[in-house]
Amino acid sequence: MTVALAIAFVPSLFAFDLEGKVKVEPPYPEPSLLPVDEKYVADCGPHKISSRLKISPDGGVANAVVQLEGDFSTLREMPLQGDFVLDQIDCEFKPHLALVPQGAAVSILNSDGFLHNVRAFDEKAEMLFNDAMPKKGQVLKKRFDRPGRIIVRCGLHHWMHAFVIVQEHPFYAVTNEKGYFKISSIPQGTYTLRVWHEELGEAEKEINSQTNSLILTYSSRR
Ligand SMILES: [Cu+2]
Repeated sequence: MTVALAIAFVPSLFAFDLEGKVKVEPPYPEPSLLPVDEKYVADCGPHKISSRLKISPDGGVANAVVQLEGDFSTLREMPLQGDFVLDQIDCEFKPHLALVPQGAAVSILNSDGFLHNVRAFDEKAEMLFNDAMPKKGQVLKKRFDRPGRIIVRCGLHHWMHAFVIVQEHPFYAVTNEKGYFKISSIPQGTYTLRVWHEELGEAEKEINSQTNSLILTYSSRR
C-alpha cells in the first residue's frame, strides 16, 4: 500500500518544479537475505529480502528522502487529511518509508493473522510507543507532532523496520524504485536540497529556481 500525499498548494507563476534522480556508482551490491528465526518460519518464510538498499539496474536508489531546507513559514499550512498508512503484511512493513505531515493521523495496520509488536523510536532512540497488535485487521492510529525521522520496528520479528518521515512542509519526496523523485510548486528562491538514505547516508546540493532537474550520485556504499 502506498502513502498518498495530497499537496494542495495554489500553483503560482513564481513557483517551480524539481525533478531528479538519486543514483549510486557501481558496483551495485546484491540484495541481502535476512534469516528468519526458526519459530517464525511457519508465518514468515525462511528468509526475507532486506529493504535497506534497493538499486535499479541503472543505479537508481529507491527509498531516499529528498527534502528542501528553507523558510516556508509564510506558506499555507499543510493539509493533514490523507491516507497515511503503515501496514504489516507478510512480516514486513509496507511501505518501507512513509512521508507524513506533522500532526497527521497515521494508521498502523496488521494485515497478518498473527502477533506483531510495533515500536517507534525518535532520532534520539527514545521510544514513542510500544503496542502489541495480535489481530488481523487491527488498526492503531498515531500522530507525530514533531518533524523528524522515526524508526518503526517489530519487537518480535527483528528484520522488520520502516521509517516514518514527519514533514514540517510539503517540499519532500521519496525516490521510487528507479530512483526518481519530483517536488512540485516550490516558491522561487535558493535552497539546500538534502538527501538521506539509510545505507548510503546524507548528501546535499544547492539548488535554485533555475534548477529543474538534477542527478545526485552517491560515490560509493558507506
Ligand atoms: Cu512483527
